[in-house]
Amino acid sequence: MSAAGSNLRVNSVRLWDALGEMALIGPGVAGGCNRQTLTDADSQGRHLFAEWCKAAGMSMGVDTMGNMFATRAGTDPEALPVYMGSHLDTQPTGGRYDGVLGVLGALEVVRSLNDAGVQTKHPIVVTNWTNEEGARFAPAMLASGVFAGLHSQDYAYNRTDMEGKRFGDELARIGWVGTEVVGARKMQAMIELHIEQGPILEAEGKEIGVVTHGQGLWWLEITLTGRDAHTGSTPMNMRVNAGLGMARITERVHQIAMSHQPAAVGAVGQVQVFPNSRNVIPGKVIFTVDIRSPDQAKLDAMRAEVERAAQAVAAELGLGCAIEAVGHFDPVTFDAGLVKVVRGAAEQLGLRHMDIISGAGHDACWINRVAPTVMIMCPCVGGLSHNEAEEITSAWAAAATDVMLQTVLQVAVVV
Ligand code: HGY
Ligand code: MN
Ligand code: MN
Repeated sequence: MSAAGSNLRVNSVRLWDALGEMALIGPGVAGGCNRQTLTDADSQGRHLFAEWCKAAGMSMGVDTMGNMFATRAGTDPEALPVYMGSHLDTQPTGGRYDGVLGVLGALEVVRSLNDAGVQTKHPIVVTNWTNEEGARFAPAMLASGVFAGLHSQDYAYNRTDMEGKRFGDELARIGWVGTEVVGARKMQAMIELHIEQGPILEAEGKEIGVVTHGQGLWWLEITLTGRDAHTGSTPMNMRVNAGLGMARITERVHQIAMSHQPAAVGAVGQVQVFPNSRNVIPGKVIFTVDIRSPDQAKLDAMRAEVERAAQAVAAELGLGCAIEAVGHFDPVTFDAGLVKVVRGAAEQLGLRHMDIISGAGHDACWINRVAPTVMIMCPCVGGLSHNEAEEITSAWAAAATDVMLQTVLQVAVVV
């Protein structure tokens, strides 16, 4: 084998089969997945992942947030491990690859190293971060956020889903409260492989995204309070319509994002209307605004403009208005040294690549606070994600995993 295993490649069929098998757990209704965090399906997926890791000769550690760490020993047990990983939880109408490619691609790297009998100085750890999506329990990247010290574990344990169930109770219910102290682990590096979840790589004809930055995000939960009333007999000038307020603010969010183009996005994704009855004017609406930009000034300006717009609409309509920030991270700059290694690996493999800013948030965005971190992306068909029709090709998955393999061989040091 030439120096540092440079001609080593992953087994693309085994990787694709693993992705297909995991997708059968918590299936959606249209070919994708609904394996939401801390559900029985999440637990089932965790057990399958743990089984595969054991079969690959790895030892498993779990922390008190349910983060899973499967270790492949290195020749120097004192050397800080090189981590790879992402998340196995999905959106309610999620795809098969968001997060999952990063976890199972990392497992495939280990399986390929095992096949080739390659030893590394640093241990290698494959990670499954709990509740990356934030769909059931806001905010997103909750467990990696606790690991990186952004949230306390108490805060995380007390987050509730739409049915009022607590994160801590649900984690205990599925039997995945580990014993490790969250954040105690120290890392040589963290590498996250992820599908792009946007259209750029495919449109540019690239196979690899070398992720230099991640855009920042605010999730603002807005509660508007009006008055339930009859949709038929209540005169228009006597209505205190929280649903109308939400509609106007939703439009303003879109206008604000458009006014900050390029590199700014905004939408309302989650809405709870009360009492949600066909012939009752909504007396209360709770909805979440998701605004993002790689530019700190734009991100902060959009937040201020959204809050001002919400208050103005509420005043116009005589509504009560409460705004709570339920998710946030500043724009992220990944480790320049690791970015160079990833770019070099793509070049060495002869893969078409480009630097890219991640539009989506990822666990890597938080881990970047506590360890040198980088991301590798592959295209997805039509840029579609957070949709059951999310698609990638086996070739894209294998190529990006090969880049991760070569990156790990360099950072973990082949012996
Ligand atoms: O919201 C995000 O960007 C990620 O998919 N959780
Ligand atoms: Mn993801
Ligand atoms: Mn996602």
